[in-house]
Amino acid sequence: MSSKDQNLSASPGVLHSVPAGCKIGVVTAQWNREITFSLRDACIETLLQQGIEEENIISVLVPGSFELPSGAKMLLSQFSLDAVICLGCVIKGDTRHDEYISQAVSVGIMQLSIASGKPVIFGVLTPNNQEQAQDRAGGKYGNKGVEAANTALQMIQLAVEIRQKDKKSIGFS
Ligand code: RBF
Repeated sequence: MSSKDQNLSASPGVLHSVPAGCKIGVVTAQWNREITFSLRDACIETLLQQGIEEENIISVLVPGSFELPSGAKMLLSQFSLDAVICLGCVIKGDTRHDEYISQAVSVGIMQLSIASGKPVIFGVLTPNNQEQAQDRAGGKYGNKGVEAANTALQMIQLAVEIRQKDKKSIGFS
C-alpha cells in the first residue's frame, strides 16, 4: 500500500496505554529541514499526546539522513531508551545519491534495531520531489512523524506484552 492510500497521521494499529516512564529518542536529519523539522514536531506532539513525559523524550539533530543510524546508536549507548525514532527526508536528485543514502539508512536502522533489541523506527521520506515531501509532512497524506511515533509506541507495547506473557508462563499472575 502506498502512502497515497493511507493517511500517515492515522495509526493502523490499536494503541493502548503507554507504560509509565517510557523513554524515547528522536533523531532528526537537518538536510531538507523545512520537511524534517515538521516531521519532528508532529512526532514529539504525538508522543506527548499519548502520555510520554517531555523529559523522557531525548531529541537530537544529525547533519543528514546518512548519519541517522549512528546518531541513534549514540543515543542508545548513552541512555536507557525504550525506542528510537529516526526522521529524515531524502529527495531524488539528478544523480543516484538518494538511492545510496536511502539504502544505507534503511539497512543501518534495521541492523541497529536487531543488534540492540530495541525498536529503531524508520521515519524517512523518500520522495521524488519537494511537493511529494510536503504532502507527507503535514500535507494531504498526513505526517510521517505521527506514523513514526505511533509505530514506536506500538513496538513498546509489544515489548510489554511479551514480558507479561513470559511472567505468566513462569507462574506469575
Ligand atoms: N541528506 C538527506 O537527509 N537528504 C538528502 O536529500 C540528501 N541529499 C544529498 C545529496 C548529495 C549530493 C550529498 C552529497 C549529500 C546529501 N545528503 C542528504 C546528506 C547525507 O545524508 C550525508 O549527511 C552526507 O553525505 C555526509 O555524510
